[in-house]
Amino acid sequence: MSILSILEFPDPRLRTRAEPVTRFDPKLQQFVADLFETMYLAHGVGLAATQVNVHERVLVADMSEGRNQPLALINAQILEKDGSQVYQEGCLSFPGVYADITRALSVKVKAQDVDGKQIMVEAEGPLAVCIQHEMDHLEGKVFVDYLSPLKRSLLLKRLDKQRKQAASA
Ligand code: GNR
Ligand code: NI
Repeated sequence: MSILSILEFPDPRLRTRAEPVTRFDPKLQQFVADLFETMYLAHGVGLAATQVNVHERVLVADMSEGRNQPLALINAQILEKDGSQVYQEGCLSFPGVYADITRALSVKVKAQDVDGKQIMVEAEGPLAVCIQHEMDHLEGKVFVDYLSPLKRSLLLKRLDKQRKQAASA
């Protein structure tokens, strides 16, 4: 297993659109294991391949308290969305900053597991937020794209400040 390095905003590679996975081979299994290891080490609840500079449609998530309910979705597609919710989101590519984002309350997702088997996932609440956030990364989209220009510029200033503090600590 290996820890992968996470791209940080404004790295232009975060804007890449991921391609579908076509091979469900040991290399993919290894990559998914590395994504989980990287996500858990960073204390994240989700991670998209895009964030580690791999532009294939792979995402992992674990919203459980015990950090023991890993979910890996390959080639995920949202079939249905319902309702709306506001949730305070963070992102490992924007360390230390958070913003309230409005998204669908529930999603029905068709995907494949790491062996290529078709799966359906119905998620609501925080897990639905996480899946939508990760699927955005695979499209080259990040959570701050939903903010008004004013809110975005305030958040990016806070990000800058966080980085300066982290650098001098
Ligand atoms: O660790 C993460 N926490 C989080 C909190 C609220 C909403 C979404 C997330 S996902 C984020 C990890 C990450 O950046 N995934 O892309
Ligand atoms: Ni993110």
